[in-house]
Amino acid sequence: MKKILTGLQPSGNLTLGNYIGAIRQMVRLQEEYESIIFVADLHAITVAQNPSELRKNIRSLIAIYLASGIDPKKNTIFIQSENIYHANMSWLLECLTPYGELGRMTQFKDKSSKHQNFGAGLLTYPVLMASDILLYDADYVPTGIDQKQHVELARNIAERVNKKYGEIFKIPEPLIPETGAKICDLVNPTKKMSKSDENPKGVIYLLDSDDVIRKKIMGATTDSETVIKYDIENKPGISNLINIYNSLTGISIKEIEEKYKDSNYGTFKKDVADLVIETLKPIKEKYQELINSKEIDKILDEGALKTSEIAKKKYLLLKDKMGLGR
Ligand code: ATP
Ligand code: LTN
Repeated sequence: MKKILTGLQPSGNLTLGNYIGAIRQMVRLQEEYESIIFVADLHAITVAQNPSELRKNIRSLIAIYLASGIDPKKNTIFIQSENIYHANMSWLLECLTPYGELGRMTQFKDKSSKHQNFGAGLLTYPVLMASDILLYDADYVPTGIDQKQHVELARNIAERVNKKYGEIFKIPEPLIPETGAKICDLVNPTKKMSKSDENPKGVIYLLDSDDVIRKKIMGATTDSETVIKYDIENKPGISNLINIYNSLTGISIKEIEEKYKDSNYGTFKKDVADLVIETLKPIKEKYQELINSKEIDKILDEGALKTSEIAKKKYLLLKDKMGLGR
């Protein structure tokens, strides 16, 4: 069975964009692949975090994985920092990665221009991500298009190491959803809906109450026309709502336009709100059952143990080949 590995950062409360773009895909893929899923908490500290918020977000992310249908029997689930080999491997790989290659990463350029006084970890971030992937011989890395460049870097690192020290790593491939629409901010619909956004008004968090979800969707920015038509350029707001509707129902964009051809924006928004509320309801209920349960700790203890054993072997192999230690 081919192996997949993926992780999300606990850098805020998860959004509808994360659910549609990432989590739902993980739930689908668990039927077909051996799957490793983790919380990338070491990645989250590349920008400033409040420690108690971070701890809360880590547990919350695990509870959301489970509540959304990630089955602990079909997946190995763990927290990155609870497995020491990720950071250890990252150091070895950092020393084998040209500095210039990291400076060219789009996400580094983007985030380093937005944050002030950032740490060196923001630059070495993709090497830690390469370690996450290469430690487990993952065949595929399900991820959003924004992470494709980082998976390509992991491939380059693996090829370079294999050439220098012999066959150590499997060369991974990115697995990018073909249909997954980019969900945009409701207030500013030309911008991606993001969990670390400072303005929560345009962002639907998975744990928002029904009332809050309804208010946010009813207040979504739309154009001054009245036609429900998909046109990203000229009608980004209504197109974003159509994308949400299409992603959650599977009903094609054409059919949605047809269904609402005689409706006004208010009616359509109300239906989108009902749909989002209905979709998130079972997830929120399951989340409440899980968040303080011992079950989560058991899953994480097992995950840390199992992945540490696998990762240790790979780490020691490269460490040895590089001539470190005795
Ligand atoms: P941050 O604000 O911390 O950058 P984010 O919410 O933008 O976070 P990421 O952690 O970068 O999300 O992404 C996690 C996963 O969720 C990726 O696979 C990404 O493609 C997907 N994703 C994030 N936001 C959206 C979105 N608005 N629409 C579709 N997919 C998304
Ligand atoms: N950088 C990714 C999170 C991430 C990841 C990984 C994804 C860290 N390590 C390994 C896939 C494989 C993000 O920000 N979405």
